[in-house]
Amino acid sequence: MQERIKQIEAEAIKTISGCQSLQSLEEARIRYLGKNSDFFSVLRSLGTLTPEERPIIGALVNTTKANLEQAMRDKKVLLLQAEQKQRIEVEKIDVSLPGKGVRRGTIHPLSQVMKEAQDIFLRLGYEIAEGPEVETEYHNFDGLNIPPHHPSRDAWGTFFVKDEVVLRTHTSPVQIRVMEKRKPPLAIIAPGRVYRRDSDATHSPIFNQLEGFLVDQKITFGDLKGTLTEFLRQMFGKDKNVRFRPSFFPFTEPSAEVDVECVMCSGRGCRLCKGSGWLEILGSGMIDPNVFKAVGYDPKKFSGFAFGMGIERIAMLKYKIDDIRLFFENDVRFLEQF
Ligand code: 2U9
Repeated sequence: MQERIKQIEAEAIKTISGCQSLQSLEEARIRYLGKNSDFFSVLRSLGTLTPEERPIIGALVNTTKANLEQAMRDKKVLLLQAEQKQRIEVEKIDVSLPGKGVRRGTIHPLSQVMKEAQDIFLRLGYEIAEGPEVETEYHNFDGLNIPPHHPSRDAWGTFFVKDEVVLRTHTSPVQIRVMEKRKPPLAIIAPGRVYRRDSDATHSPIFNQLEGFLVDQKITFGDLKGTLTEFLRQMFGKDKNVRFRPSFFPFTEPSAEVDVECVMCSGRGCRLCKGSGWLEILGSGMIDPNVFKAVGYDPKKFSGFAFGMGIERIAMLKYKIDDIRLFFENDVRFLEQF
């Protein structure tokens, strides 16, 4: 029996030391120390031994069991260390590797041009005013000397929300609202989205305007010319010539359209300026006395000029973009270029 125990121990020690994984070690434990193991059947047969043999074999069984358990614990420690070493190897992070590039967005070209235009007027001392995009017909038309049923209302291609309520066709109503609340002197710009039934390569049903006005005593057409010339030079370059042409708007009298030398051909004449050498940028004029009367100002005491421009048109000319729809498609290949 002693022989048998020694043999089992030797075989078990060999198997334990050959184990390559925790799982095979557990299998070895079941095989050599489990309920169905040879070792366990030796234990069970202790009862059949003589009283002389029993303490000797019993002691041998105990030390063998202790030896095998110790061998398994030692092996387990080795296997755990090896496993951890391998895991560290596999999960190692090379912190010196270059990071994944984060794709940065860009400011939309319309926002850039809008900000640039606003900043010019802010530096000249103007303040920004905002108002609702859903407007009363009164603020969008009547208050601006465009009476009900007058044929000139057709020029704006108005979207009606309901009776007497429209999507604003310009930001002029913002300025009416400012004048209704406040007294001159006022130097205001009104940026924002406006809506007109119009859609082709150069017209969008939603577009952005920057309008503005200056109202005080003794404001003259000379103030208008000086202010808008300075604005256009800052926007398009000091070298660019500017010209004022007579025009008509219901809310200004006299009125003028303002052109800047063509950005493409510098005045020689090309396809963009249709051979004229000039590009139309702004509408402007001295505020009509009827507009002052509508907001309760005395037109004999106060005078002022007003102007308006389309931001998409300015951005198209500055960046030589030939289709307004590109601004609204949000194709990153287009937007990334600005
Ligand atoms: C008040 C009084 C007068 C604003 C003005 C224009 C001329 C003008 C157009 C430019 C291109 C509109 O975007 S566009 O189609 N604007 O020509 N706008 S004077 O006049 C005002 C505004 C408010 C109370």
